[in-house]
Amino acid sequence: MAKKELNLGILAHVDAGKTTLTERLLYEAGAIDELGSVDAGTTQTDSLTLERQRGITIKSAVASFALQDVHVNLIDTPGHPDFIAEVERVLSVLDGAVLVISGVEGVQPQTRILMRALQRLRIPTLVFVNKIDRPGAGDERVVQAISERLTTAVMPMGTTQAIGTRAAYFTLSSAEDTVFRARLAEVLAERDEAIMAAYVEDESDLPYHLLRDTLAAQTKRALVHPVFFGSAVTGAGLDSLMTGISELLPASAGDPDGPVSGTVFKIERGTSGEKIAYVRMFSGTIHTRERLDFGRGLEDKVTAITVFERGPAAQRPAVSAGAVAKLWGLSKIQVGDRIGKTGTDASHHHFSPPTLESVVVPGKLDDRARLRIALAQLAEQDPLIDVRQDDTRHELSVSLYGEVQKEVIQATLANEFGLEVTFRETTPIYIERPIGTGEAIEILHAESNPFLATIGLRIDPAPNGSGIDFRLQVDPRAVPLYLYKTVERFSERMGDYVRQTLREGLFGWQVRDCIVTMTKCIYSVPDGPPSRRGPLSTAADFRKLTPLVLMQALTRARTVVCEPIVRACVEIPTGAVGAVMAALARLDAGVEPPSLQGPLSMIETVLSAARAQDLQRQLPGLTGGEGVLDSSFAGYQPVSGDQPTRWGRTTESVEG
Ligand SMILES: Nc1nc2c(ncn2[C@@H]2O[C@H](COP(=O)(O)OP(=O)(O)OP(=O)(O)O)[C@@H](O)[C@H]2O)c(=O)[nH]1
Ligand SMILES: [Mg+2]
Repeated sequence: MAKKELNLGILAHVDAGKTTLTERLLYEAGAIDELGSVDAGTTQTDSLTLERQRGITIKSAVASFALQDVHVNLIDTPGHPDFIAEVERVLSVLDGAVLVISGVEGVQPQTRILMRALQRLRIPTLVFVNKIDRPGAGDERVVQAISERLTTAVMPMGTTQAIGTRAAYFTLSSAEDTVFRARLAEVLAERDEAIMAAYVEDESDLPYHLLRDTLAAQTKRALVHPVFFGSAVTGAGLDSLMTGISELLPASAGDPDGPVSGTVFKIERGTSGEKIAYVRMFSGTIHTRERLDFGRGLEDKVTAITVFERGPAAQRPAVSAGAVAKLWGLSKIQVGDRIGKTGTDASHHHFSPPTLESVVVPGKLDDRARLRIALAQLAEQDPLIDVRQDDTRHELSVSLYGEVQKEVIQATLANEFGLEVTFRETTPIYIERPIGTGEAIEILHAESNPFLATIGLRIDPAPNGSGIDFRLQVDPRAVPLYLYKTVERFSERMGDYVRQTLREGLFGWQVRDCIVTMTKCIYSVPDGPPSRRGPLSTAADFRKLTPLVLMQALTRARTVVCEPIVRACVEIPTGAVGAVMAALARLDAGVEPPSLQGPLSMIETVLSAARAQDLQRQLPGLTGGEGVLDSSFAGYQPVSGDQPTRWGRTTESVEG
């Protein structure tokens, strides 16, 4: 029988201790002989030069260890919000997760964002409250914050002793602990009718093994989240956490003989520039020299396979269901691609998209072509940077989450490609939303219609955050099935043409939050209708006519430009509250009354992403370098005043 595998993500707010915990797990499990540290730049998973220099994780990384009969692939992820895209790509390949929370800082903004995503995807998750050795660490207080701000389905698995000191340790509660048993029964009963019935009957009569089994079952279904405590630095609580990982998370063997299915969640370049794809196999087996279908009509041959085992990745002739492997030879593959016909779809977005952009300027003018190639390579690893070239000024721009990501791109271009670049000012990526309804039609053989098809489209506003929805509202007999085979396929392709068109609205920004409905469709056949005979419509006619009709409809609907806004949480020394409140007022930010917590105060505010950047720049000056700003995307709102256009094009502003 195939070995059981567990692909385990380590997720947390920046600096909570993910990489340190990963290192500690590898060490305790005997996968490494020497314990590296983030501060010395010697960990297994922060292996990039830039990660070691900065002491933060930038890319997700895999390392593995054995836990009894289970082979665990740990995936250490970055916590900085600028690198959330890395987490996004990992989520689709996880069997389980450990959400790390710093015992000192407690639940932080990114913790909430991550937990929401984990819950939405029903990923079984254990919580590890780290840093119990640090002064100021809390236990009850943190559990309280978890149940108030993350989930009520929490189950603390034990108690801490000597918390806040180097000697802090954690003890698992046992069957004899009546308080623990009662709480366990109560938490489980809420989600299990049999337990509930027995609990109501006589709570003390529930056998402990039944409670343990139910806890494992509910955790594996992501219904309840056991909480462990410890320190990744001293190793306290690690044995309990490891027991929890092996008993409470779902390891599986998968079906090595099933149809091939896998998801590519990371791309990197090897030492000689060759492309390496990290794949999580869900079903089937891939062998070297096999040709793989990875969608988009593309195929390629695998030239080498390595899997994660004790020590560096080991070369293998094949990889099967459940495992994570690195594949060589797939030169056209992209992150998010699905291998095999039945792979799971990794293209869903669980987090908000980048809301900023900047033009990348090469130090030397003749470096422009090289810069384009380098950025294209970076985009293979991170498609969300969405490299674009402005056709008139030939400038290259990228989408960004923030300043740290910008610095990392700059350093990567310098270190790996020998390219010195500067960035222009970071500006928001606006979107456009339709204001009203607009309809348009182009009729087959009409004077104004250069293509062989009739297309009628209507665009309607849709709720904020809903994206672009395409609907087909035509007689199925009007669909050119000789071109698209099925009605669904036609609808899918038309949806693609529509989304492609809406990349640039009336002001040059992407149009979102709308429903586009196809209301009319006619194709041309050679032998009719009576008078005007023409050749058969082609797919190109539909592809090229769609933007024409849709832009007319959009012009009638009119659009409003909206800017990204963020919810920001500023933590500052209480002495600086006055100065920061004044700065926020200058930035036009709506502020709730600050909450004073002794020497530190918190101010929550909602402001545009651009102003949050301003605030970030001013903060060190206002707070003597002590202020911390955490911001998370909170949607878009219409800009006040002039409607900004992309590429500085002059477009008349919409009235009324
Ligand atoms: N005292 C103490 N310090 C810790 C513990 N875990 C991590 N640290 C320290 O916290 C800092 C951040 O640790 P990392 O492991 O890099 O945290 P991370 O979550 O991987 O950070 P990012 O990947 O950048 O989000 C480092 O200075 C660690 O030495 C702990 O249990 N106790
Ligand atoms: Mg890290």
